[in-house]
Amino acid sequence: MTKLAIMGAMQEEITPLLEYFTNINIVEYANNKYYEAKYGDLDVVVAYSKIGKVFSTLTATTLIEHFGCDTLLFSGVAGGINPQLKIGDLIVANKLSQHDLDITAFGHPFGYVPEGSVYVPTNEKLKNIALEVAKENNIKIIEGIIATGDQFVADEKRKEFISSTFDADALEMEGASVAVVCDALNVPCLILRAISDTADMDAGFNFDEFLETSAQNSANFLIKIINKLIK
Ligand code: OS5
Repeated sequence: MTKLAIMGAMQEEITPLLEYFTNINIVEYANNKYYEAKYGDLDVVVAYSKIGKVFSTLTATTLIEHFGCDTLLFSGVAGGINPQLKIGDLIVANKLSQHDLDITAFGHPFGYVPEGSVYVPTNEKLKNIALEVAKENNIKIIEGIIATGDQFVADEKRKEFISSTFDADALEMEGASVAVVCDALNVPCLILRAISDTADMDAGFNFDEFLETSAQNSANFLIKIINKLIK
């Protein structure tokens, strides 16, 4: 690893991370801010993409192709589906899918387009490091499937559809697009999220209440992963 990309979708998801870095230099590029910084000897570039699959695709691609990052870690919050996931808990994705991708009219399954696949994997080594870090620090984490779509889910029926169609443990709005970029460009990628709500009728209210603390949980854990990566 020569240069590490660290991404969130919202400012609130990267603010707690920026506290850990030094020598911050802000570069404006493609309508976004990129924070070039140091973590000890390691070069990092931190950015929040703005919400959704399109902006997160742009940012992940820019971090890799423009800034030359060769590993990408995403930190942020998610809506929980798996009932074991309580607000504040961590999930690391083993694979992700796009729950709003629908050409079923042509006989294809939800989330599938020709020459693509329903699920995109993340990097197994990075995921295993996350699981090891959790074990060593006695922190609860679940490894599972994350479903991504351009929709803030605050509805039991939609949540149930996503759960049963993709066997998803959590949902959010950026992970699968970031994973698609990293998979295509051969860049190891980790998607880490802490639960801010459970994608039900209270989701908007819970999200507002827990965004900051859950984003902080995810950021603190991500730093532990980085410490292990550079050891
Ligand atoms: O990035 C979006 C996806 N994130 C994960 C997530 C999620 N995704 C889908 N469904 C759920 N139930 C989820 N729970 C967690 C979180 C984020 C959700 S969209 C939040 C939009 C909040 C907002 N809108 N306007 N502002 C905040 C104020 C504002 C104004 C100016 C500039 C910036 C913010």
